[in-house]
Amino acid sequence: PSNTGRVLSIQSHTVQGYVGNKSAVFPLQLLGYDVDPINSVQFSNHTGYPTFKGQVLDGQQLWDLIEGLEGNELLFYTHLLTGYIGSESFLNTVLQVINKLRSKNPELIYVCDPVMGDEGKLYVPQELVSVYREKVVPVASMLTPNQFEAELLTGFRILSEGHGREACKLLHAAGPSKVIITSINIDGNLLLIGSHQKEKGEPPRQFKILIPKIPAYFTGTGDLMTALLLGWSNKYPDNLEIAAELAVSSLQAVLHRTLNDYKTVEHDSKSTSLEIRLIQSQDDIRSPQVKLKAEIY
Ligand code: ATP
Ligand code: PLP
Ligand code: PXL
Repeated sequence: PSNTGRVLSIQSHTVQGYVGNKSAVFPLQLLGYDVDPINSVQFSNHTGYPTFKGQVLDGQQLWDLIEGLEGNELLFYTHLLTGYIGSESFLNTVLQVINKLRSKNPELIYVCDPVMGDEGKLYVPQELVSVYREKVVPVASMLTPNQFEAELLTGFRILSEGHGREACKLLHAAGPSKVIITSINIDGNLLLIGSHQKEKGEPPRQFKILIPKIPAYFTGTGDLMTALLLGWSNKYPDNLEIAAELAVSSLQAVLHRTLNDYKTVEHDSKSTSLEIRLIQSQDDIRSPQVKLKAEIY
């Protein structure tokens, strides 16, 4: 781990707006990473709008791109980043990609946001759940589920902070040494729980960050969060709580700017999904001011 890296980021592309790669690539570049995006889909806009159109990459097309890179010996990456994946065949090809990248660089860090759903609702096909649980989690280095996703992956209901910490331990036992449950809803606020198991079998170092909930609905924040966590945790490989504080602080700055900008143009922020003000927030991404502190358990 070091200050720089080469990241292969396999995520959605939208022409307009900021989700998937559109929300992950720019921040990672600002943090000094070379980022090679593979666009798993190209849609006009994110799927939260009334309509969308576009194209979906299939597993074979993903593999073609990997073979193209390999043909020129361009497959050396320090990190693989994946987010929303819409089909079982594509997810299985991603598993092949991990194997291939690790054959070129055994130290490759795989950062996986196991996007499956939120608030009890699944937005990927049901078959993906067992593939994530049985095949993807075991090969992930860092995992960033939300509360619902952590429940799906462990089969363990998370009804309290303590349950969140237990879920992290179950996930460590399955594979990843770094786990961040990005949001647990606890009486109107959001709780982030981080957990770093430095040695297999040892108890992890765990912490929480309490995040005041902003009364608005944003899209692409999960993707931005995972990108920031990759970026900062690579700079602070032994200090996940500092990485999480920095990532959370940038994200909150982005969200507050987004809300303020929309208020001035008379939007109903409670009913429409807001496009995050990513580009306007570049200073907050490069040098976040830590306002929300981690509390170590
Ligand atoms: P996934 O991509 O795995 O589905 P997720 O559902 O946790 O992730 P979000 O719910 O978008 O993704 O949350 C990611 C982060 O964004 C949270 O950790 C929190 O810091 C921030 N966040 C999102 N919405 C809000 C909000 N309304 N108020 C404050 N913070 C928010
Ligand atoms: N809704 C749909 C239909 C999605 O495909 C996604 C993709 O991740 C989301 C919501 C989640 O957005 P977020 O990452 O901001 O939680
Ligand atoms: O993670 C958000 C996301 C990613 N990709 C696509 C989306 C969304 C959210 O709506 O539509 C295509």
